[in-house]
Amino acid sequence: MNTNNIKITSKFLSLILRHNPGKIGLDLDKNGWANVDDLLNKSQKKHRHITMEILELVVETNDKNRFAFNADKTKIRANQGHSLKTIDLQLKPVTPPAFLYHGTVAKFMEAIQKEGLKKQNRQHVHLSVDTETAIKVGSRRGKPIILSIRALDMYKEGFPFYLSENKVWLTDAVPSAFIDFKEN
Ligand code: HQG
Repeated sequence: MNTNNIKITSKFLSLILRHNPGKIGLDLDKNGWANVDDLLNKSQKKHRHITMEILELVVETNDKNRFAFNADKTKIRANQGHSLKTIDLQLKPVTPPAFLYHGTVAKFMEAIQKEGLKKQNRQHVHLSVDTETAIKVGSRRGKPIILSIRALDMYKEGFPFYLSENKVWLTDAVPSAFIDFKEN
């Protein structure tokens, strides 16, 4: 199993477990879990040969811990990043640190200054505790711009924050007033 195969399988799982399980006729339960046997069988039918061994490798070695098994490994789900509106990850609200960061690119800045950060297609706005991660996220789209968010102030004003299993900070929206645009 080479790293390229792991990456391809990881991308396929992101698509199926976050956005489009119907592509292989898979069902996710309301908390986002897929039955592992079902996933393997239905992938096979679509000519995606994934074994339990490969699945375990992907879950264990994934650079961002994107996926998790349940205790007996009969179910698997994505830890965050869903666009499917009906999935409820049952995240508990938690107190954020003073600042969180968001990586974006210049072409979105005008809109972000006007309306703040919006979740777009996903269930949440994604934020990170460190600027390195935000730089990586922004770099997917071009030259990254890093925004500092006054997360604790937001929280104190009643905006809930959540921390996913793989330590991505999530919130519903970030009003422009809580974004520091100065450094950009
Ligand atoms: C931008 C990947 C216009 C926002 C990454 C971003 C991350 C606005 C894009 C995770 C806006 C949404 C999430 C507004 C926000 N007007 N544009 N008002 N508000 N935007 O992909 O944060 O590899 O949904 O800046 O590494 O880029 O998939 O969010 O550029 O962790 O696990 O709209 O996805 O993780 O894009 O990335 P996304 P994101 P995975």
